[in-house]
This record gives sequence, structure tokens and C-alpha cells, in this order.
Amino acid sequence: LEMEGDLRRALSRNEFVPFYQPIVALQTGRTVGYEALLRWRHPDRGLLTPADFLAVAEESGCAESIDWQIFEQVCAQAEALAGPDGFVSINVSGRHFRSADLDRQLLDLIQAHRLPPRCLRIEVTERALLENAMQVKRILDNLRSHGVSIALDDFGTGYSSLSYLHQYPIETLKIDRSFIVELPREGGHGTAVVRAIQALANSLQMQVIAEGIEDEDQRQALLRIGCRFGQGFLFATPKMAEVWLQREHHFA
Ligand code: G
Ligand code: G
Ligand code: MN
Ligand code: NA
Repeated sequence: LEMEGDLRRALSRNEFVPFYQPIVALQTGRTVGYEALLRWRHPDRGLLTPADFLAVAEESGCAESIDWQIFEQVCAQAEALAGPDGFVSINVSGRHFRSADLDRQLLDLIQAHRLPPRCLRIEVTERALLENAMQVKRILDNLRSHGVSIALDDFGTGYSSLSYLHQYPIETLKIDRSFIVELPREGGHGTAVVRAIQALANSLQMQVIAEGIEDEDQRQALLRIGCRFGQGFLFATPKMAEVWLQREHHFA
């Protein structure tokens, strides 16, 4: 595989970088946090997204190393991005939870960078929770007890047995983009699902973040439902840390 050699060379040259997409308060447009998203700054092919290379990276066993290259950079940048009361979230794929010491590895990295743990949030998918449930719960409980917060990513697309949700230290549900796309059409499937997720989150005292908001109608529909936070191209695309650190951003 030609790409596999490329990936290893890219790792050694630190070509994998986190881009950051703002997460905003939907009412005011104020940035409350950022999601770190993996990008490959390829010397010839330009900026590549996970869709371009993550499958090959997983097959060839490079994905873990790529993720740790990202986690390392995020730990170095997160305090400045988070400010006094924000956060930066990272996507931690289910594979990582097969390591019994994932919590220790992440906590060591946080400590090495003198990062206040409250600056870091971990996004896990429902699928990751269900595989190896006991070990995942122990890892997440430990991270939470140190101040790292936990969000459930792509919520609504998984295998939710809702009964397990309260057993994990999850503070935030991220509504998958596929439901937001359907939103503005009143009576449509998307509206019903988003309403149901918001009601569930309210009763479990969890926060909701809507993903993939692309237009004002979607934002207004979310505000009517009572959803307070979101991210998407309506507000901003993912960009390098330096861009966000240069100035105060306000997406009204
Ligand atoms: O940024 P983009 O929309 O292209 O991301 C596509 C997918 O890649 C998303 O599902 C996202 O969860 C995943 N992803 C983004 N960043 C990372 C990362 O650092 N590590 C892993 N394993 N997946 C990521
Ligand atoms: O699976 P996860 O939710 O981690 O991935 C988020 C993905 O969604 C990233 O690849 C990011 O680039 C993408 N994304 C973020 N905002 C939007 C949006 O408004 N529209 C679309 N189509 N994709 C988005
Ligand atoms: Mn995510
Ligand atoms: Na998602």
C-alpha cells in the first residue's frame, strides 16, 4: 500500500494537526468551546480530512499514533483556546478503550502539559460505550473524577439502550448532523427526534450540542425546541488554533 508509507512519513514529519471548530451559544453566538478535528497537511495534496485517509490508517495500524499526535497538540493548545471557562473536545475512537490504561495515558499527557483537566472534553460514540462496557465505564469515571468532561457523539444514530445512559458520567449529548439537516420542516422526522433528545437530556440534566447547523432556519428551529448550543458551517468551519487565538470571535 502506497498510502501506508505516506502515513508513516507524515507521522514522523508531524503533518497531522488539529483544526478547531467553535461550539457556540445559539442565542448569542458566543463561543463556549471548540471541537478538535483531525486534518492532514499533505505536502502535495493539500489539506486532507479523515474521510480521505482514516480507513487506510485504521487498516494499517497507524490510527492510534495519529490520534496521539493530535491529543498531544490539543493538550498543548487547549488552555489558551478554552480561556477561563471554555473547553476543547477531542474525538476518542472506540479502539482506544481497548487499552485498560487509556485513562492513565490521557491523564499523564494532561499533566505533562500542565493543562487544567476542566479544559478537556472527550467525545465518545454510543458504539464505544457498548463494546467492553465495564472497562469503558471505569476509564470514563476516572477521567471525570479528575475533571475531564464527557460528551456522547453522533447521538441518535447508535444503538441506544437509553437505560445505560445514566450509568456513565456523560454531561453532554451531541445530536448527529443527520437530524439537523431535516429540522426546519415542521412535522418532519428530524424535529421529532431532536425534540425527544432534548427532553431526554433535560430529564437527565445533560447539556445538548447540535451538530452541523448550516442555516438560520435550523438555528431558529433549535432555539424553539430549547436547544442552547451548537456548531456548524453557519457559525464557522474548523480552522487552525492560531486563527481563533488572534481575536475575540462572536457569531451573532
Ligand atoms: O472533520 P470531519 O467532519 O471530516 O471528520 C470526519 C470524522 O472523523 C468525524 O466522524 C470525526 O469524529 C472523525 N474525527 C475527527 N477528528 C478525529 C481524530 O482526531 N481522531 C479520530 N479517530 N477521528 C476523528
Ligand atoms: O463525527 P463528528 O461529529 O466528530 O464529526 C464532525 C464532522 O462534521 C467534522 O468532519 C466536521 O468537519 C463536520 N461538520 C461540522 N460542521 C458541519 C456542517 O455544518 N455541515 C457539514 N456538512 N459538516 C460539518
Ligand atoms: Mn465529534
Ligand atoms: Na458527531
